[in-house]
Amino acid sequence: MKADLIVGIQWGDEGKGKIVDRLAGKYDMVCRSQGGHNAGHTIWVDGVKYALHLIPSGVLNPKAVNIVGNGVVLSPESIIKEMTQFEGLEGRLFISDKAHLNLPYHSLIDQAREKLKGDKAIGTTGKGIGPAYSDKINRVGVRVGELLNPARLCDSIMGYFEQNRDIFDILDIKTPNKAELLDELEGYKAKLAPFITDTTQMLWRALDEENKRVLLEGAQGTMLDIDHGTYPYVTSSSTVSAGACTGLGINAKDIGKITGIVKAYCTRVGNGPFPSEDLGEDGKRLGKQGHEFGTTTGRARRCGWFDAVACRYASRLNGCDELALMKLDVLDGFKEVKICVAYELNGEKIDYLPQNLDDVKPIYKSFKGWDKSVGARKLEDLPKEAQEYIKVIEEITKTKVGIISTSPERDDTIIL
Ligand code: 2SA
Ligand code: MG
Repeated sequence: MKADLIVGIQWGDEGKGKIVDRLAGKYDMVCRSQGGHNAGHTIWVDGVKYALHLIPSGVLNPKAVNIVGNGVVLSPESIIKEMTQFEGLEGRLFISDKAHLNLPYHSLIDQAREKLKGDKAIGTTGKGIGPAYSDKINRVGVRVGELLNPARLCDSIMGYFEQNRDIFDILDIKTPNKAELLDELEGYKAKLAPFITDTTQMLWRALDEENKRVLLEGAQGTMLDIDHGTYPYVTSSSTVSAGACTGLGINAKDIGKITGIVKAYCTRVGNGPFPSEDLGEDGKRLGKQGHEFGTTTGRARRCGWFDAVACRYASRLNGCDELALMKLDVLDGFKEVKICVAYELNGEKIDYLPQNLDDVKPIYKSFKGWDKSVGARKLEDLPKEAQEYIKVIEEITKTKVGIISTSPERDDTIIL
């Protein structure tokens, strides 16, 4: 079997949660391959609200097995808290022993570094993501499997603090009290040990021998990718489809259908370039109609028009078979809607993403708006202007739109 994959095409918050929730019922296994508790979505099931950060969305399907892969940076504190929302997780949730630990001091480092950066701050979620991944790449990280021997892990963390004392003095971060640290690690072990395993072997078995249907669930979005996003204003993981391979221990041939999730307009939280941002009334209206606030930090998202140049780039990077166009209804009532169809850089028109997006200006094409798409469940039910808008997106991004979402409700979805 091949694993299907869903990936964010913009700067995160494209509405992946709704799609995964819709799809989860069809899959036996849902896997996360990157990111950490900086990710977040809220899913409503039968009037109950679930906040997910680290646990894959398959948890809402009682039959699905959920995997937190080696590419994730795992905050034990955060996942333990999240786990309390569910019963009977044993046998349904597995955490890779190779995933790196994201411990409370990583958050302190993250926040202290952001403060030092002043107006150059990235606008991180403050969840320790960058420092945990830096430790991994720097080969001084600690992994989930080490939780099984808390005394030894405690010693290595104490050693890490000793070696980095000079830097931590500048950041005003204290060395943990050894007895308290050991206590904390023992606590994590007690709660998490039954879930820790070699998830790569599990996944291979599921794909090669058990014919299981597997869904790979991306977090954040392509424009936040450490290599291909708007560096340095990115997150510290590989958010693109290729990241799922390293982050889970599978190969490119293991991946089947790839669906890119994209909003019918654009948003971004945190700092950094956003060519089609609208700082005027339209941007404010998009934020209001789209309820654009972060699930993890509650921050208001910056809003703007659909960026077809960035979407085409992201679609090619990820190898999208189709796009899921989310929140189309948020554009309802606009007299005119716009799509960024090219950029202007130093007086020249370009149709690609330059290395640095700071100086590009959007070139828009305007379209007549429409009154009401909300709740539509068939393409024919969409106003013809909305249908035209979707056709133009397909043409410019060279990718078919396969799913259209017209409200947060599970069933207000058009499948093409
Ligand atoms: P970090 O914390 O190091 O990953 O931050 C680096 C950049 O990545 C952005 N980022 C995100 N952008 C959108 N959504 C994210 N997840 C949460 C959500 C965000 C929230 O699902 O709503 O609640 O605020 C997410 N995670 C990281 C971040 O804004 C920085 O630009
Ligand atoms: Mg989100």
